[in-house]
Amino acid sequence: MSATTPSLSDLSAEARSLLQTQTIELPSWAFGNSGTRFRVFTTAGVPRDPYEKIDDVAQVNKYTGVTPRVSLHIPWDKVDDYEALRAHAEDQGVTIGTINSNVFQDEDYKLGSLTNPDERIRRKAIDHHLECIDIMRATGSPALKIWLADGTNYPGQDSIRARQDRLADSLAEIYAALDDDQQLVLEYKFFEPAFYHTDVPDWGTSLVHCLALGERAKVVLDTGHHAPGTNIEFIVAQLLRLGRLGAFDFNSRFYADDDLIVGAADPYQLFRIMNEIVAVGALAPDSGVNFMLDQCHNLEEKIPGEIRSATNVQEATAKALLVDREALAQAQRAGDVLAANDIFVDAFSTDVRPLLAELRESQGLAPDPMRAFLDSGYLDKIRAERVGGNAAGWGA
Ligand code: AOS
Ligand code: ZN
Ligand code: ZN
Repeated sequence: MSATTPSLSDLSAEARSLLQTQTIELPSWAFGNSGTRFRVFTTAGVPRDPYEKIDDVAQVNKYTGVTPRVSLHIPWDKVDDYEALRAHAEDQGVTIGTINSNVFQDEDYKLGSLTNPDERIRRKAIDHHLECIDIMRATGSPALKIWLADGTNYPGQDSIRARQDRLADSLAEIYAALDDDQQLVLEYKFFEPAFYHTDVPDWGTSLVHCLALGERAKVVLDTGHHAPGTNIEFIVAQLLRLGRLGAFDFNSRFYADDDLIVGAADPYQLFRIMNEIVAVGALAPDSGVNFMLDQCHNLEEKIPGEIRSATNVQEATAKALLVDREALAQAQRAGDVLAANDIFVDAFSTDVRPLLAELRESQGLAPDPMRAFLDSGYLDKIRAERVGGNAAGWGA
């Protein structure tokens, strides 16, 4: 067991550079008001429009240095001029990342969207995705993310098989509309809002559809979307092996899809996930895996909530980079179960906060981003300036 707290120089040059270039994409909806199914809470100073959400994303990036992209959600982030929104983001050192479609808040989609038995409604849902692709062109977004609330509540309500067929047809039309440099990422979720069956309930179903579509279709793994006890790092390893892990939606999962701060429920799980990433070199910016957050902050302040999330992911990553891969491989070859496990747990148990503080200072950032942000006075400023903000999101 290592007794010392490592410093930046204890990392290999490659590991240092991976930490220096790591990026995490923030969801615009994390900055708006949100709540539970029982109530949407209001927070003073929340953004009044997508421009102000981007201003807040830029704050997280200013202090952490690792969040230079924002995911948008349509129609929550609908604006008249997407090129102007893109320019506004770029002025602040932020780019537009993934465009998220929304086919779950319209009366028409009560019985499904891309799977709906009614051709008119299915057409409407496909057209919404075509509109999202136009928005991708205007904003320079590289990826369209699809999460569907589609499913049924009662056995017999609709044909499971026919819904899969309609889903495949709908996705094929959407995929065909993408440009060559755009990709589609399909998210799965085991239940909710549908309770009997969900049309994309698991990584296998998402993968089957992605394989049918083509190389630019990949799976999104939302860490909150699994049954208790699921070995998520196994899914990560498998999708990486197949080259089909498109993105993460990071968040926690205490009992179900809570959208709370990543690493809050189980930092060891987050470490195990990042270990699978690091082990196969999938952390590099050109690896094709987009590390996104999918979170809402109902009780805590939103910008600090996102800062904490970004640093939690950074900490898990730094620990994964500290795993002594050579010693681990040796112990595994020798069949030394406890030695292998020790090497693994030793990295997890290491305090990497000083190392990350050093990293930030080497990049001209404050060593403690949370403290620096709280001291900046930004929260007081937005509380005074932004009166009446509600920033469309879950509460809209
Ligand atoms: C819903 O449970 C999913 O996690 C989606 O990613 C959803 O689109 C997101 O939570 C906000 O839109
Ligand atoms: Zn998600
Ligand atoms: Zn979710």
